[in-house]
Amino acid sequence: MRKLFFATAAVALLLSACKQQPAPLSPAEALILRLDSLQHGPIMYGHQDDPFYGVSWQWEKDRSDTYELVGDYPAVMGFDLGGLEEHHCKNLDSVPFSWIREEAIRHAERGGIITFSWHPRNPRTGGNAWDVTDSTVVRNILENGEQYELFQGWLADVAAFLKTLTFDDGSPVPFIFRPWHEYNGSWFWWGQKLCSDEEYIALWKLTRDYINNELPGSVVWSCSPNLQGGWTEEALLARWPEGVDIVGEDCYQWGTEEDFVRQATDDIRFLSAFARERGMLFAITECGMQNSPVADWWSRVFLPCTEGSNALYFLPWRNWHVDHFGVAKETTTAEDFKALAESDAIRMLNDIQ
Ligand code: BMA
Repeated sequence: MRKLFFATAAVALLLSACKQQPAPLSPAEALILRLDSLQHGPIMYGHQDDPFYGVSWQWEKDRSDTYELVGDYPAVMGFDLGGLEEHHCKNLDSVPFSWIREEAIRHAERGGIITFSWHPRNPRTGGNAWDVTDSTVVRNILENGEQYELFQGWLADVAAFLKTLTFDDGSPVPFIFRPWHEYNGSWFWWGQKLCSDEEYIALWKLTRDYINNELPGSVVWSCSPNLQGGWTEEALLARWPEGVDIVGEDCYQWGTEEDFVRQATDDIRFLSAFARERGMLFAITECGMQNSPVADWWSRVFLPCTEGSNALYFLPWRNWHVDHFGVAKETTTAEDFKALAESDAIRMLNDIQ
């Protein structure tokens, strides 16, 4: 995919040189090129919902746990679109969409990278993204399904919001979109046991075609399985959608450190090679250890698992009360993380501007 992109870009450049006219790259192509060059340097720090709340504060403007700890913003900021599909003013984590828009644009203007996930409600049962009581949901939102029209409306709502992400001059803000994540688990209605491989791939195609059609040239696509261990090419390819730019890995430690390190090292090695061989990029799209009880978790446990992977970024999840996964001055991992941010081991916003 990426090979084709570079070949096309090279031809476009050649033609433009002949005509003395630069061939403009789309915002998404320009972002992919930027990411492609960034992948060779130290891994970037990303954080979900960084500007909205922290471990000990909520809904205050101009605050950031990251900034307050290390004096810089994350290079990558993640936001979630769950709730847009039902016209809610706030997302599933109570963040107003107007604020998400504001902070996403602000971060892009600072030279940061933005990524959106989506935890949509269950379009068949009316439950949330974790409602796995019906295993016909995906089938029913594909063409000819009972919820097809409803789901088309949901995609229209998401596209309408994403279209409002523009710079002052009206040009679109490019972003990474990462829907249908952790599909190899069965905790979301689009998960492994909830739909067939063909249905999952069709869901991706439906989503990508719709959004790309509405926002041509703005979207960089990321698909991220959950920590698994023992991937084989056959298993991964069975459910792998087309048109992915960034292979992701959602990588939390829930069990023992030993199990985590074994599985994470295995997955990261496997998925990054899978990405490289197919001209895609690779990132740790979610990660962390809840409540960070291990002071040197980032430097001793997590980062060594990413060595040699060319991972673009690692993005700990939100600092919501005790459910935090990222870093803050109040957490056990604060000093460890601060030392990393001050070293060349990871990159913050200033390091990529
Ligand atoms: C999960 C948890 C939930 C949250 C969801 C979307 O991992 O943090 O509380 O609603 O992500 O951000």
